[in-house]
Amino acid sequence: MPEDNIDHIDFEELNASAISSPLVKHIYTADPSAHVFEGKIYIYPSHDVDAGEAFDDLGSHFAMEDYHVLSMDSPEGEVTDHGMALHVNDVPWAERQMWAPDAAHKDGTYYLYFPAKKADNIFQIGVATSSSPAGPFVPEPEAIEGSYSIDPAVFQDDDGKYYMYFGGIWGGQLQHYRDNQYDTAYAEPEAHEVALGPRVALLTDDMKQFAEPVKELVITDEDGNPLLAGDNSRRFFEAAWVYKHNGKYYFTYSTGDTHLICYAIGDSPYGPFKYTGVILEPVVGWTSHHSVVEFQGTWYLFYHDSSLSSGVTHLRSIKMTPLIHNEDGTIQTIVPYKQ
Ligand code: FUB
Repeated sequence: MPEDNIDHIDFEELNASAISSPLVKHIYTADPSAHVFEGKIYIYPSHDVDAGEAFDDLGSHFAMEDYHVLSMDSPEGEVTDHGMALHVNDVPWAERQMWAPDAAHKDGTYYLYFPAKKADNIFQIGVATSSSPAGPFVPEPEAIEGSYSIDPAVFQDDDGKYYMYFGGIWGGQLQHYRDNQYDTAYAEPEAHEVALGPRVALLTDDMKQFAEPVKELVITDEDGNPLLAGDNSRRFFEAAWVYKHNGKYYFTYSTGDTHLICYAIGDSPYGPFKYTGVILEPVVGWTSHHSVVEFQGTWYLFYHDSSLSSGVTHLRSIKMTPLIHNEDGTIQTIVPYKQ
């Protein structure tokens, strides 16, 4: 339900039909990365603000400056806002646009991963640490070497290895990279060419660097052929999130301009991943971004929409709803508003 038809939306009616409510209303939040830490649900969202930036296709109006960490004792419980966990002014290498973050835990330390633009207008990904899942987080002085683009999502495999998935096209700048080299001469592939893939890298033992050159992932169709760039309702756009279910790796992501959250399944953290279906149909607002987490035996989708702000695309609110895997490993598609 993107913003081109916003004039026709009755937000009162729509909010009444929404299958879930904003988790918090005192601030705008988006891009929720949820984890179970210390027996609670911790959520690492973007903190949306209206900074007065003009709208453009590069997402300059998403001018976020800091992060707040939220937590809940249970899915029905109250949500606690732990306050500001990290501000862009405290990150030496970052200038602006603190976009979708994620977090990880290893050996008593919590790691907050976040993208931001540097003074040269190029996105990189940084890391900050804390002894508490709620922060505050202390940033490393430099961005992660070899990182680029946006939307880091860190997945811990059963063997104790941690992988960072990342990337996003258009405002996320992924179209300007080939073989990990940046050049504005590089652009989105033509419709008949293979789509750009999300990126992955194993993290070093100290969780602060990439332990290997960044690899490009492949999402295939049912016949094993890579999805094409013109396949807008299935190809990767942004918002990577990986989890494991019954021994399979689920690579989940947003299709951007077709506003879907989709999933693709593979047998390795490096893919290839076979496109399997839609997790979440379009929400109010241009962007869609999510995470999937299991808490006490039930799976949940965390997502966002712009219904609380009556459709302002950069003023979003995070929500959660149960997610159901079928016996065959497919996921039941979630329709965010009742018909
Ligand atoms: O929140 C800013 C950007 O919007 C995120 O990085 C994207 O995934 C989209 O949700």
